[in-house]
Parts: sequence; C-alpha cells; structure tokens
Amino acid sequence: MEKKKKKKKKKSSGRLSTNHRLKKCKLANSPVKIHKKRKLREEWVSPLVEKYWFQRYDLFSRYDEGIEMDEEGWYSVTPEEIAIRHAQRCGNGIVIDCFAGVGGNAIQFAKMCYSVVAIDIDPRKVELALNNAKIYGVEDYIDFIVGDFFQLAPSLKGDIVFLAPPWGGPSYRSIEKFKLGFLKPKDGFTMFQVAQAITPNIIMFLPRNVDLSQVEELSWLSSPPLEVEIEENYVRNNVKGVTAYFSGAACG
Ligand code: MGP
Ligand code: SAH
Repeated sequence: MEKKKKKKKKKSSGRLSTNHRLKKCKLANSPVKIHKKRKLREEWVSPLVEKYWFQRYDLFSRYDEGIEMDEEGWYSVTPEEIAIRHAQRCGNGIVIDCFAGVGGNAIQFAKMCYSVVAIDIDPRKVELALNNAKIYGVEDYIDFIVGDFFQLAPSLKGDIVFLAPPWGGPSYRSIEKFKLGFLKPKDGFTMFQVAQAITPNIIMFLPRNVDLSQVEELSWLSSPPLEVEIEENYVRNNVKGVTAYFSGAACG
C-alpha cells in the first residue's frame, strides 16, 4: 500500500503542461485563502466588521495577544501608526481622551505622555479598553472613567484635550463634504467650545472628507484666533482621517 502511494507521487511530479502549471498555481494559492477564512470563522466577526478585521494588525500590532473589540470599536479605533503620531505631538503632560473607545489612542498616549484620562460613555468600551491597555502594559498610566464627556467636562483638568468622537458610523464615507454638524453626540463647534474651557491645546481626529474650511473656523471661536495645523493621516498609502492640532498642540 505504502509503496503504491509513493509511486503515484513520483508520477505527478513530472514536467507540467502550461494548463497544469496554471492549475498548480491556483492550488498553491488556495490553502492561504482557506486558512484566512477559517480563522475569521473561528473568531466570528459581523459582515460589517470583516473589512476591519483584515486590517487588524494595522489597528493593533499586538492584536494576537488578546485584543478585544466590539462592532463600534472595530470601525472607530484609530490605527496604531496614527495613534502613535497623535501621541508624539502631545508632549509630556496630562492628556484627556474624551471619547476613548477601545483604547487605540489612550494606549499610545500612555506609552508617551505623563498620564491619561480616558472617558467613554459606554461601560463595555471601558472594559475593552482596560483589557487592551493591559496587553500593552500601560493600564497603570490611564484613569478610566465611564461617563458623558459633556457632563464631566467642567470638572476635568489636563494639558491636552483629544477629541475623536463618533462620526456617525462607516456611512460617513458616502457624504461628499462632511460637516462638523454631523459629529455625534453634539456638533463639532459645541464640542470644541466645551473642550476649550479645559485647555486651548486641542487635537481633533476627523473624517478624511471633513469640510476643512469649517475646521479652520473652529480656531476663530477664540480671540485672538488659535493657531491651527491640519494634517492628513495615512496607513499603507490610504488616507484614513484628518487631524487638526490647535494652539500649543500646533507646531506654530
Ligand atoms: P473607514 O473609512 O470606515 O475604513 O475608516 P477604510 O478602511 O479607510 O475605508 P475604505 O473607504 O478605504 O474602504 C477609516 C478609519 O477612520 C478607521 O480605521 C477609524 O480610525 C476612523 N473612523 C471611522 N469611523 C466610522 C470613525 C468614527 O465614527 N469615529 C472615529 N473617531 N473614528 C472613526
Ligand atoms: N479613539 C478611539 C475611538 C473613539 S470612537 C480608539 O482609538 O479606540 C468614539 C467613542 O465615543 C465611542 O466608543 C462612543 O462610545 C464614545 N462616546 C459617544 N458619546 C460619548 C459621550 N457623550 N461621552 C464620552 N464618550 C462618548
């Protein structure tokens, strides 16, 4: 029996016609695809999340060590490379991450800044962010708060306010020019004014299709107007969002 098998194998390893070669290529590719699909099924992510799951190592490089997310977390988390960039711009003060989600930004702030206050209105997000912060070993540098940023704002103190609010879900992409009024749970102008009462050093992470003239208008809410610097943020040559740095957070 064993001998027969060996013989068969030898036969099929002879020269291949072009057609056979094509077949061989297809077969060589298929195990990879099957493997990916199998992994996806093991983890189970919703169809909405699938696209983001394929980008999982861009979102968290340590994804395989036990990172956890819910659906909103998947499509909202700031990719790690961009979160690092945000943190590099914060210096060494106290950062308030007002819409912390599953912790993409808070973790990078904690790695680079003095300390972080991470707020989210959804208790599950705070649980997930704490889990994720532990994976990066930075949980001791973050004060997690479950609460509404707008209610907490009058009692908050910090050197930098970071705003990455909900953009209304992945459908933000279908809007030609995203207006600050579309941000949730309150419009961008109100949000900015609430943040400004804490500090003028504000960083906002916004959709790539945001109306840039409105972003500039935010700086005119102060007298004299705040300095503002706006940058596009890329991952693998794809623009993912736009960041506006105000006042001390701007390079000047
Ligand atoms: P995307 O545009 O939904 O994905 O989100 P992608 O892969 O760039 O889409 P495509 O058009 O190229 O196919 C891009 C990034 O925007 C996400 O990784 C998040 O960092 C950020 N993002 C997306 N949404 C819907 C939100 C949101 O509601 N809030 C925040 N803060 N960030 C978001
Ligand atoms: N930067 C985050 C993603 C933020 S997504 C990351 O990298 O993981 C926006 C978050 O804002 C959501 O998790 C949502 O629960 C939270 N949120 C919505 N309204 C809020 C409010 N009023 N106060 C605080 N958090 C709020």
